Amino acid sequence: MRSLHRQTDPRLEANQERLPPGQVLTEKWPVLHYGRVPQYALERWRLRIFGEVDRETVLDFDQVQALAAKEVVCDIHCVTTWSRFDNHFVGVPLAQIAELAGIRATARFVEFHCHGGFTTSVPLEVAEAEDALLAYRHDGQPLSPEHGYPLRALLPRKYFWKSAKWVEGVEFRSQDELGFWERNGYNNSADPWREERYW
Ligand SMILES: Nc1nc2c(c(=O)[nH]1)N[C@H]1C(S)=C(S)[C@@H](COP(=O)(O)O)O[C@H]1N2
Ligand SMILES: [Mo]
Repeated sequence: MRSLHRQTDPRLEANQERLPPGQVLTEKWPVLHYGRVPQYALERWRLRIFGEVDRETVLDFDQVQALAAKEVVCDIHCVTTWSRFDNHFVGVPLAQIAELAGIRATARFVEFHCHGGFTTSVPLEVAEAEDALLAYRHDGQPLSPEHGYPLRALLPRKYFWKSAKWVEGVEFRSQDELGFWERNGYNNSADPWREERYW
């Protein structure tokens, strides 16, 4: 199938394998979500870290930005078949968030809670991978409102719907909970390299 999608971008000519099966490369960054874009007053925005932790923690945006930041350069893959290469994200590693709140040994999943009730989840090892962030910058700019301002998840090993926008809560859980898209037919594993799009 990959040959159907063969494109002329030099980054692909050098390495066709860089594009997961069934994906097409895009230059622009499309906007996709359910519901309205929230208009946050930043001084009232909070991040709550809770669940299987010893210290439930609430951070304001200044406190999030004061944590040691990391840059991740990655490709992102949307289930609707677009991929975008070489995204520069800056944010806080989720592993650091887990440590900050005193994650318990019983935690095995991370559920993201977003403005308006959107949720999604991943196994802990995906959230604690070296490329997983709570991100607040993209390609040298603060996140735009459409892309998740002030804070979004970045989980580049999974289809992009797992990268929750407008995150307000990070819950560590002993058991998984299906999220918004996952309850509506999306594959909970969501590995783009195995084309785990829908169930
Ligand atoms: N809060 C929230 N986050 C969300 C969504 C949503 O509906 N609400 N949609 C997901 C989906 S389906 C995709 S493809 C990506 C799109 O991110 P982008 O608009 O920044 O490209 O956001 C994900 N994060
Ligand atoms: Mo999506």
